[in-house]
Amino acid sequence: MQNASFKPVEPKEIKTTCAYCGVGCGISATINNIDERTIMVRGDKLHPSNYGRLCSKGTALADTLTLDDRLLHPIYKGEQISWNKAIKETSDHFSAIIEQHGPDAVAFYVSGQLLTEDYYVANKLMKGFIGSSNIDTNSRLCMASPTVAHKRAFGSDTVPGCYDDIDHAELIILTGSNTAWCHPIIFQRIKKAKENNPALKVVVIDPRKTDTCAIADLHLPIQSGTDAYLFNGLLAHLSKQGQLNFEYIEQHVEGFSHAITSAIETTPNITKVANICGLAEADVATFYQWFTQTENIISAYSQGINQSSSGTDKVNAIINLHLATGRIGKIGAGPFSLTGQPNAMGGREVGGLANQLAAHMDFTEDNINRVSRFWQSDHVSSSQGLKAVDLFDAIEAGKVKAVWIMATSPVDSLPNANQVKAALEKCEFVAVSDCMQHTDTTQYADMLLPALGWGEKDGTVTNSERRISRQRAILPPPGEAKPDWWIITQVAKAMGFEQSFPYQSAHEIFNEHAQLSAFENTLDKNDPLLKKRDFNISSLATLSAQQYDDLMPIQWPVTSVSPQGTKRMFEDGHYFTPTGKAQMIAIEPRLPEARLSDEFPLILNTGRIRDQWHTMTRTALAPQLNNHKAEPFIELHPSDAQHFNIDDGCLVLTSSAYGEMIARAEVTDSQKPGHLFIPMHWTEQLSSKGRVGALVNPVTDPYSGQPESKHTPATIKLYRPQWFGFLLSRRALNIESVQYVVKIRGQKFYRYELAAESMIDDLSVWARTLLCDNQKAETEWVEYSDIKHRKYRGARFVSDMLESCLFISPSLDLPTRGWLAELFNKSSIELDERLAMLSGSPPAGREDCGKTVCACFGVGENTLKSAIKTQGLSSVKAIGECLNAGTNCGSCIPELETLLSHE
Ligand SMILES: Nc1nc2c(c(=O)[nH]1)N[C@H]1C(S)=C(S)[C@@H](COP(=O)(O)OP(=O)(O)OC[C@H]3O[C@@H](n4cnc5c(=O)[nH]c(N)nc54)[C@H](O)[C@@H]3O)O[C@H]1N2
Ligand SMILES: Nc1nc2c(c(=O)[nH]1)N[C@H]1C(S)=C(S)[C@@H](COP(=O)(O)OP(=O)(O)OC[C@H]3O[C@@H](n4cnc5c(=O)[nH]c(N)nc54)[C@H](O)[C@@H]3O)O[C@H]1N2
Ligand code: SF4
Ligand SMILES: [Mo]
Repeated sequence: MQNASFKPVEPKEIKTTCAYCGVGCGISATINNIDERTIMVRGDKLHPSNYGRLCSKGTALADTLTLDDRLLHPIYKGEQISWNKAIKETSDHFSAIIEQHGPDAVAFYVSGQLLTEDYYVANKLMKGFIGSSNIDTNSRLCMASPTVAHKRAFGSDTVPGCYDDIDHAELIILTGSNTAWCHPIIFQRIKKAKENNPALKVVVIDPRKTDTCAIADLHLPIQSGTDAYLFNGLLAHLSKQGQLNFEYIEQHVEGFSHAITSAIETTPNITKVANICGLAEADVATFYQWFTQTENIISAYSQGINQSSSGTDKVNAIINLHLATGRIGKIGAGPFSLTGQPNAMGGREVGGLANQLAAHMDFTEDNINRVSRFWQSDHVSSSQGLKAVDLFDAIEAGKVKAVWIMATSPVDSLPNANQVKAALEKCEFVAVSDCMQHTDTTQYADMLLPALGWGEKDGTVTNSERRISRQRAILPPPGEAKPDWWIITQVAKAMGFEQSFPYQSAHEIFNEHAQLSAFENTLDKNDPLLKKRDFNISSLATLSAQQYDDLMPIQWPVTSVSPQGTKRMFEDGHYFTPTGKAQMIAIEPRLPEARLSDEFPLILNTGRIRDQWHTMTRTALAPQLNNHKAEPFIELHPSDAQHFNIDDGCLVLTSSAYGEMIARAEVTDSQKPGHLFIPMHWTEQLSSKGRVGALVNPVTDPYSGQPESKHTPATIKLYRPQWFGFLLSRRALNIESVQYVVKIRGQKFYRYELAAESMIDDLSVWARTLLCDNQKAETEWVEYSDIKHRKYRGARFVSDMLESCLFISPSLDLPTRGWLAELFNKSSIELDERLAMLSGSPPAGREDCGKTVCACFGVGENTLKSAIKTQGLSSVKAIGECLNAGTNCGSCIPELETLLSHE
């Protein structure tokens, strides 16, 4: 069939939504050249999530649309096949296994990066027609704890507030959220709110001093995993101070006395809290005082809370505070779960988690009956399925024999990721739908199904504030890639469910999804206070194709009561529980499950960096995003560095009970002693030893099943290779027998960072074999080789231009990379530059620009430091005027401020 998602476009401005985080920024895209897939991307000034702003990742979207390594055709066991065959093989494998072993012997593992329409059909196929609930999603690693906590407190998985609340808050608490890097446009909005209202205070609670602390009036460097003590302590404190809102509690809250008793028993005073949380008593007291004194408080939180063996309780400990003080459902106040992926919310709306059924319904008899009637199926699954970590255990145990992975890379992102490899290796049939051909997960696929990616696909996503926005196609589908919903629908049809999957477009699926949200979900006139289901978009259930195409961003619920959408929930104080009252939950704080030992005495924390997205399949394609943090790194405190004999810039071998990896040391006092931090991003595609998921312990929260990715007992030691090196080359290379290799895409070159455990006999021969492609006759070399001292510097030129260069040394004493990278822009390399390459230091007067700080204008750290000094720059504004840095997306402003404060 025709690819339904693409319509040729004229005029050329297309409104869509960013591919990345849950802020859900609106984008206005213009096509430059459709054949070359070049577009221009700007923030959509009218989109209420960003009002025209984009962060460094959103700004660079246009540079990620290359077809390099795209998966463009279905591939079965290494052979390109037709779609017909791919659909038939996939459905045959699933059907045969279901027939022989029952529906629970198969599974889907999907993602918050699917569009709502894709997600809806995947969920419908598994839960409604295959008849199993073995569909889980990477949201299990991300939003599972808030989902359960919301349900416990509100009776529904509802995020109460909205971004506008930021403008009215007087205290914003950011807990376990590196907002500056992970939700940059929310960060900028908070910063702006602070400028408009200097009385607004910001508290950041994070063991690390992150860039988010640039706007903090108070940073609480909390001991990993102890947040529930801090929040329970605050509840006890408020109670003792007589600062609870008994009127609100009386009318709208249940479970109060249990929750208070538990808080007082477990955290009776500030001294105890400060001790357990590793904080100064005075700081805890200040935080408690600010909370007590301020009316409009937002408690925003993300993975530092969710990714925990007690994540659900931590979220409820936060919600308890808002319920007990009535600071919820009001302008400028409420708990706020910041969602991660672009469609983390949409996945929850369709019921894509194994413990949900559909449309915010769980597995009660009533709901199963209702959904069965709506889907007209007598096969609807009647109980929860396997949650992600358990699902991969079941695959390894041979209980689940076929799995279809869509838009996620579990070989990287699940904890104990080496076990995931083992599981996939054993699995009888693995299908993977992805846009890329080579990922750590596609390697284990029997069947590869090519999916459309951002800029090609078409549908809806929902952001952190319940706002549904359209993603629209800008470019035509490349190769034979298809929308995910289409692929799933074809397989469903081939499995014999054609009548129930008749969709020709995303629009038809959206309407059905909206109808299910509204199905038997009207308020009871006799009991108007008794609410039914929070997720209701009945007003969008009959959109015409044109209306769907034109759909403007809108916050659910969207019903006859609120046809323009709903900014804030619970304004009337009525909740979706049977009694209509919210529930406070008695919390007994627990420490992280895995304990430190002599063998593993350090806490390994993992998370994100500013310019990369997850497994880097897209962001690493944009050269400007690769130089802020170019290599896998490990942050550690100077005292730990000293104890383990590690210097800044060394390579460090980190290991846990599950696996090991190598990363570059960043010694910094922004890290707490005893705590390590490693980014989650590097895969085996880009680094030989940088996959941190292999180390993460598979401990999970008992209620939500969310893994504790922020706390793994680990140890470190200096990695001592025989030599270190790096090379820059215009073409990509295949580097063998070097143990540590990191590949970094630059503007006109690839950079490889290297370290190897054995010495090479003849470096010159090795260099020539590695770098020569035999195609180019006009090759010139300059070389310096000091065999005794194991040093090598070599450069290769083709027609006077630099083609590649390689530097090797027994120590870390290697040339800086920036000035060499710049030589790739030159049409001829001068003698002084050739000599400089041989001597290993830049020609006089040309300093290295250093690592990128401003990604938009490519301004490096050294350039900034020197300009600050020599030109006396004293403000971010002055830097902007002089170097442009910080004047576009603003993501680097916290770093500019740090540089200013150090100079
Ligand atoms: N640049 C970028 N942005 C992203 C993403 C990305 O890949 N790159 N991914 C998106 C996704 S899917 C998600 S889920 C979000 C995640 O957004 P965040 O949750 O903000 O990101 P993380 O870096 O995972 O973790 C946040 C912070 O939690 C802290 N933390 C660790 N342990 C504790 C603890 O015990 N208590 C407290 N209070 N804090 C702790 C960490 O030190 C870290 O700074 O980001 C989204 N945005
Ligand atoms: N150690 C550690 N591990 C973590 C975390 C952590 O903080 N620390 N965070 C966890 C969290 S919060 C998250 S959200 C996960 C994220 O982890 P993953 O979901 O594994 O990471 P992504 O790189 O986003 O994977 C998306 C894949 O889908 C492909 N893709 C992109 N768009 C499409 C599409 O439209 N269709 C299809 N079929 N494929 C597409 C991409 O090429 C890529 O291969 O990681 C989790 N794992
Ligand atoms: S904050 Fe950045 S990554 Fe997130 S949606 Fe906006 S532009 Fe995209
Ligand atoms: Mo996430």
